[in-house]
Amino acid sequence: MKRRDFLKTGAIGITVPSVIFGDSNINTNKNNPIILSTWNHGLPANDAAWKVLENDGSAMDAAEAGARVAEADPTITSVGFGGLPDEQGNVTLDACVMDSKGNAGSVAFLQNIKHPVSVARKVMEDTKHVMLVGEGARLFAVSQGFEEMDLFTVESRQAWKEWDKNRREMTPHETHDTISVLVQDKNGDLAGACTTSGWAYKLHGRVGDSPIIGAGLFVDNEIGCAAATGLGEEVIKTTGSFLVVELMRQGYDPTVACEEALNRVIKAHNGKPDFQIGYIALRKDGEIGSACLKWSFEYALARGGVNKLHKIKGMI
Ligand code: SD4
Repeated sequence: MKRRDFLKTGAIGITVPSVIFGDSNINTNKNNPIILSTWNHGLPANDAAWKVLENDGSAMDAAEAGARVAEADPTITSVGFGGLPDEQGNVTLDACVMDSKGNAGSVAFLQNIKHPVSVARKVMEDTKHVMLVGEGARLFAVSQGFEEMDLFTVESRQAWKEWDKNRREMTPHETHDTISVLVQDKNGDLAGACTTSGWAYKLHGRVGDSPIIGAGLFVDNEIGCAAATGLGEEVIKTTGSFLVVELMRQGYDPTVACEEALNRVIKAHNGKPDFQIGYIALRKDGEIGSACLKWSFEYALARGGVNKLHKIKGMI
């Protein structure tokens, strides 16, 4: 029986699980790697991650490699090099990683370093801490051999200068495309990475959900993993990715878990949120899911040698 069949619609029309799963009730998908990433730049990210898995890399190695592709791409204006700056013209980056053992690393408000996701991994593996921010994160990166560089491209500097003439308020929906990469390797182990330049023209010092463990990303190797894109403030307030994973623990199908997490946001905004949030979820048994609040959302799924973009419609 499919897990979806365990779900039933309750008296008030809310989908609820009729069975609460214990941690051990979710089978592990083995020898069938899966890579699930946000937006269309997830496709090249998945390709890079897939190569790592083919060379016996771990889920964490693959997730990091995938995220690095978007960070290095100067045409992606929402991640890494070429990412749009804050209102003062500083490119400030947020990223985090989480591995199958529950280890986590994160950097926020990091400047002049092209690969925040790799710095986040260094924080996870080589320090006693989970999160480094700002100048401390930059100094740590430099001490670990990361090169400093100007993260502006000609185009992103020009875009900021144009914006600076009128300073119109933007939402992440207008300049979206945080990349989150969720991976299950052939052993069935899970890991994830999330990296962004955040909300374009944000206040100097603003940090979104992407480096916050449990908000932008959460991995529980016994249950599954989830990641977010969209308006970080609202993801943080609902501890979104943690919530999606916990709902999967309770027996919710991955897509229904994403929808239920978004229902909290819809309710908090009287049914009419005017911003975007998208979630992707990968359960331990290999089932995947996704949902978004509004408009549409794309995710890239690589499985069984096929890497394909999927488009979904918003809930409202
Ligand atoms: C943030 N969640 O900084 C990021 C932005 C984003 O698609 O995902 N945009 O709030």
